[in-house]
Formats: sequence, structure tokens, C-alpha cells
Amino acid sequence: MEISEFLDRKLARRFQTFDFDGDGRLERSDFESSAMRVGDEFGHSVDSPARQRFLQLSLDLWEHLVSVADSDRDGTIDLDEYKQAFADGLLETEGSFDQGYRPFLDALMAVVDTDGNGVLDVDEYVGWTAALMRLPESDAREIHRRLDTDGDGFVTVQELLQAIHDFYFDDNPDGVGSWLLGPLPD
Ligand SMILES: [Ca+2]
Ligand SMILES: [Ca+2]
Ligand SMILES: [Ca+2]
Ligand SMILES: [Ca+2]
Repeated sequence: MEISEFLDRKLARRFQTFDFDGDGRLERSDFESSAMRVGDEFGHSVDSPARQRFLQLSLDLWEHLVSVADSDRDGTIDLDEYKQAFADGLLETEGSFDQGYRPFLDALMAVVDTDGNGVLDVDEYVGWTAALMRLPESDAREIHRRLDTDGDGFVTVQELLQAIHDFYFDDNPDGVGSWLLGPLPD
């Protein structure tokens, strides 16, 4: 597919949020460390089944990414490899979107929905995005506000799914999804 300049910036931002240690490459340890941090942040010990499931899905995501995107086979994914794999339709596609994300989000919810009401209030939202992707609290609060499209104070899994979808597939800079991960790099 054609990568617009706007989508290019969004992919660069997504890459940054995957790169947990910030060394400019995606590695297995980025996915392991970030998932463990979510477990720690939300008080799940290492033997918590919810934590183990989320860690497993994070590592599955890594295995998928490295299998399709690591074109030079060095065991890591750099930004060019990531963008190329997206352009080739090997990462998120509209057809497989819901199916691909739903299990991951359900596993995430089992760890981070601390009051168990099935939706994310702003504190839960700030907590998981800081733990998994190092988003600043001020950005996370603004993202929560934008994603809560019906204004009831909560972000549902459906609202989150829609925003993730729009992040990748809606080229409108004013759309809800464009701010999913905060401000974009230039
Ligand atoms: Ca890294
Ligand atoms: Ca590589
Ligand atoms: Ca909740
Ligand atoms: Ca809502």
C-alpha cells in the first residue's frame, strides 16, 4: 500500500512506543520488559495467570513481527524494516484487524482494569500507557479524553479498538485515532 507522509509519521511514532529501551531497534526484550512492567505496575506477581497471559501475547506479537519484518535476519527490527513490512501488508491490515487485536486487548484488560468494571477510567488509562509505552501522563489524559467519544468518562475496549484502527487506516489528522499515541514526530 501507499504510505502517506502522515502515516509515515504515525508508524514512526508506533515504532517509538514499541522500542521500550529506546535504542532504536525492536527486540524481544522490548516486548518482554514492557509486559512485565505492566504486570508490576498493576500489582500482578509473576505467577498471576492474567500477567502470564499478557506476557505470552506480547511475546507472540514479537514473534509475529520478527517473522514478517526482520528482512535482514539480524534478530531485530529497525524503523525501515517496520515501515516496509507495514507497506507490504504484513502487519496490521483492515481485514484481520479486529481478530488480531481483540485477544491482546482482552488480555491487557485482565491486568489493567483494576476495578473490574470492564472499562478504563483515566487513572487506569494513564497507568497502562505509561507502563507499556512510556507515554507521559499529560498525553495519556488527553488521549483518554479524545478516545472517550461518548464522553461518559470511560474508554471501552470497543472505543480503543476503533481508535487503533483509525490510527493505522484513517488518514484524517483530526480523527480520533491520530492522537492514539500522543503527538507525532515531525
Ligand atoms: Ca529496543
Ligand atoms: Ca533486522
Ligand atoms: Ca476500570
Ligand atoms: Ca466512553
